[in-house]
Amino acid sequence: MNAKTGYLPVAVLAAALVILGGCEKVEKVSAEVKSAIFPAEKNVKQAVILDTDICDDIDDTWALALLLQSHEFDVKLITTAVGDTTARTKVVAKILQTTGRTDIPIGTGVAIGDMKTGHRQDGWVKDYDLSKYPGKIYPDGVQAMIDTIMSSPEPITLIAIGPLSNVAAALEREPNIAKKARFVGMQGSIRRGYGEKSKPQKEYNVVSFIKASKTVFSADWDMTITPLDTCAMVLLDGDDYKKVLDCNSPITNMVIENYRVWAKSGNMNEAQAGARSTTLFDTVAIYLAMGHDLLETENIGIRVTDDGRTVIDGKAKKISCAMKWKNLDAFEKFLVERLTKPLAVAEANGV
Ligand SMILES: [Ca+2]
Repeated sequence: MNAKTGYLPVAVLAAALVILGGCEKVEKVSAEVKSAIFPAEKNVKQAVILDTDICDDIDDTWALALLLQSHEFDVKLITTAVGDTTARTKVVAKILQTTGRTDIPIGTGVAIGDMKTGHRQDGWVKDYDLSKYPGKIYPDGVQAMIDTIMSSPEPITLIAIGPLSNVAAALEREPNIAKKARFVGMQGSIRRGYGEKSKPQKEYNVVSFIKASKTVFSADWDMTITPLDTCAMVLLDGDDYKKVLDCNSPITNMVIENYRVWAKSGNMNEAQAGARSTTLFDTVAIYLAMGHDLLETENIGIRVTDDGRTVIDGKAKKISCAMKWKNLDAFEKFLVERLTKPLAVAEANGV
């Protein structure tokens, strides 16, 4: 690692791998849990695009870390969504540079919504010069999303973990992407909402841009979502959280540093970042892109209403919805194991 910049130059990635490794004290998930997660593990990587509103809630940063640490994926593109998307691209760029993954292109999405407030991870990139980023950045992220999907020889999995302004814009510009991609997302609230035992609520990603949500939810593609019914239950605390906190790897340090900056800028009690995570909604969408054995899914007709709710409607397009956990504890153990394992740069760079 470069002592001045904190980044991993490509030339030393192999050496860095040996030095950095993972966290020796971390218990690996049991073989039983692992087989439940990956009953049909394949050697072929799945081509994916991540569309993220990173820098809003902190869970996108955890989800991106899980994505980067998952050997099941060949990440073709990361696009930034909502608000000042260039500012969000800056955070993604520093994350990729810090973790040795500048091979992944970034696309800056549609700047839409609240442009004035900045974002809560600005502090993490205040000294970072985006113009010196060594990887590829597409200024038109929507077009990059379309081109990546349409030129791919294999179907692409589009994972969306934010409001759907970019995805809807891509569908409107090139409707044929629905034939070449499947959609996996963290959206909606079907039988429960944000709190335990709560009723369905207007979920942020859907209600933020209702027209865009309607476009995406009615497009002619295979669609899988984790609504609040399942994703709102994920949180790391106790020993699970401590393993991430104490790991001291480029991935975990990146996550915790961003968490601390985000907490401070939101006037949260910074001490929380020493004890537990926030709700990690978006990590479930990353898992759903690779499997669903830890969850109960239902094929349900879902309609987005004019006021931004996601209601069951037998006449609406059927969507695979993750409605209940079979084993939430196993998922949280899996998340910790992935985050604390050695950096995934070796596979990514063919070392
Ligand atoms: Ca998000």
